[in-house]
Amino acid sequence: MKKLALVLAVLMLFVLTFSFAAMAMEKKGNVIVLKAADDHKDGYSTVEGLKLMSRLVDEWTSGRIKIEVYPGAVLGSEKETIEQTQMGVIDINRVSISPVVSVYPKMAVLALPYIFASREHMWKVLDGKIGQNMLSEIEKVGFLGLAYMDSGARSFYTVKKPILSPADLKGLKIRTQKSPVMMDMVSAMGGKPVPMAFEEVYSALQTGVIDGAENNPPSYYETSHYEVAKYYSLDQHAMVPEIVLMSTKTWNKLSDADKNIIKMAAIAAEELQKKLWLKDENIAMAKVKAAGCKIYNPEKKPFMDAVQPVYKKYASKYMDLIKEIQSMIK
Ligand code: BDP
Repeated sequence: MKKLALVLAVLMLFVLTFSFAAMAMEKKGNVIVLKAADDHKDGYSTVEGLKLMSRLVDEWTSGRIKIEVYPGAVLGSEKETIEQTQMGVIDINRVSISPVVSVYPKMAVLALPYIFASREHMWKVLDGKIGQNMLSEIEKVGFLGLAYMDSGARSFYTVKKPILSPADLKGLKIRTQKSPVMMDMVSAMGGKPVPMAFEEVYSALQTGVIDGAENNPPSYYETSHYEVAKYYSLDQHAMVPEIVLMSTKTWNKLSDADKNIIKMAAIAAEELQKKLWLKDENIAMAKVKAAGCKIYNPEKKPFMDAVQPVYKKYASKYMDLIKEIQSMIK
């Protein structure tokens, strides 16, 4: 009996693995159809980037490769879509780097609080050896990175009172992305991290399940979180880049010429997104101010001091990398 169950389990695993592999890179006749996921809504800069990528690939392959863009987390929340990209169920996936840390711990260095001194510093690192090596190194875990995107700086927003120093976070339940480094950061500052999918945050703020969350201005605005958490404190604790992932299962089935086309289109998407980002940040800030949100610019030093334990934790493994990033400030 036990043997039969074992045989059945192995068979199931085989069928599942085979069908997932078959799912990667769907073909409709001679046309290759790729699925691209994003948890932002249509119109958000990252989605616009993916849509440009889709148009360019269509044009450059004369319609031989189509990229269907699925915004609004319809293919799942970030953590799920990352797993599905590893399995090849999703071919292309634009995500924040924070949740990628769970499957590729080294990426934590790019999500560390206050690791980047400015947007220029961040892009110098991403476009340089460190950032570019990581795009290919993550292939070990089932996907490669095609390009990065901008996500500005993340800051706290809360329902009942503003966060003017880390002391104000004491005892507060703060939603974080499903990411060890983001949870460590909130704990180090004195808050209670509550990892949760992006799509669940609005109602969690509304019902009091959490006291606050943190994100960049365009996300704060797009999700309407500003309606229920009106105190926005620009402590700018983390500039977490975004990444466009491609499943290795799909990638390995493409010809070198097609790989090149997809890579070039992703780079064009990155360029467009970076331009849209600057405009969208200003629009979002103006909109939330007009809606009556209270904006604060707290002194950053106490927040920087509070996150030192996070550096200690990651320094044991990645000290050289952290030092190299820090040395690139100027
Ligand atoms: C936004 C990212 C999005 C993340 C979201 C979050 O663009 O991909 O899912 O934060 O906090 O800034 O979950």
